[in-house]
Amino acid sequence: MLIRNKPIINSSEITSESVYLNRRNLLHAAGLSGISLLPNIALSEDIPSRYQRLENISKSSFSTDAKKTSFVDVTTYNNFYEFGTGKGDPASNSGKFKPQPWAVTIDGEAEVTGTFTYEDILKPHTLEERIYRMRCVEAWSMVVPWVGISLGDLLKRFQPTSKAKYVTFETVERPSEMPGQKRPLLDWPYREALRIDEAMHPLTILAVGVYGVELPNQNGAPLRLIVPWKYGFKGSKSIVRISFTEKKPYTSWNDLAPGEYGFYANVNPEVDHPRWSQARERPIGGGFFSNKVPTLMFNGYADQVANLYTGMDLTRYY
Ligand SMILES: Nc1nc2c(c(=O)[nH]1)N[C@H]1C(S)=C(S)[C@@H](COP(=O)(O)O)O[C@H]1N2
Ligand SMILES: [Mo]
Repeated sequence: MLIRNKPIINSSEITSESVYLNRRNLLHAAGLSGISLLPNIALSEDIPSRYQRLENISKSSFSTDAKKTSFVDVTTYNNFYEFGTGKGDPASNSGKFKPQPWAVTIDGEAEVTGTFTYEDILKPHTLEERIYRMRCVEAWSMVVPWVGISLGDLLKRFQPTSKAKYVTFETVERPSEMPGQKRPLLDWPYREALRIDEAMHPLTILAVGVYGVELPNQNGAPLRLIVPWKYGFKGSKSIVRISFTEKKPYTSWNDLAPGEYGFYANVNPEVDHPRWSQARERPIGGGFFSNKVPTLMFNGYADQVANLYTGMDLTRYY
């Protein structure tokens, strides 16, 4: 019981950004890096043909026009502890993972519940490209062209009841395909949750692709959550269950280390992580010596989302 509630995580396993980049540079200098340091020029032609192209994608007015992080960086610099804690582990260790066929169970406070296939989930929706700024709690950032559907439009189909105050997104538990789940790094399965109004916000999407192709396993195939004004850890990957609840649910990082990771996890340059500053961030792809840039309140999405938190003390509800 104790072990399940308080998984053993060694803070040294959470590789800091500078340690990772140093190691990557050293490996590269020694010619040993599995990670390509190609210039930032990922055009669609650079995307390996093994990735399935997605059709009929419309553009979104919510997209940023900031320079995109390359496909190579988006798919080789990842956090997905189910495949290991290193940034390269998800790309290296997810080859056995099978994202098809797939089904998602909807339960809790909703009129329509049950298990739906990936195809059922997507069928009535239009795929959109949403180029979003992404900010990890570890003080690095990316600009990623996700392909997805409006999460609010999907959730409305299940008719949440008036008791549905929170929505939880649970990742699949499959230790035979996910080697990281053989260790108690987190209290598996990975779970993150949003308040219902955050889940319904038009910026929140369920992503199925990136750069016009189906999500690679390391990015959370076949379905993952994207909430661009929150730190990346809110974005559960490889989702198999969506639960509507009245009470605030268990969420993996907040319950593991409440002093370090808040339930809200809104990007906020004024509220530091206890072990590092959140005022600046390192855009991935610029190399180790590239300049950090200032982090923006709500990751630059304040005009759209600040009103969700009116009257809340954001240093308390971090
Ligand atoms: N299931 C699961 N989802 C997860 C994580 C994880 O370890 N397991 N890591 C989170 C963190 S910390 C980040 S920053 C983003 C990274 O998404 P990306 O690798 O597609 O950039 O995924 C989030 N979703
Ligand atoms: Mo993260």
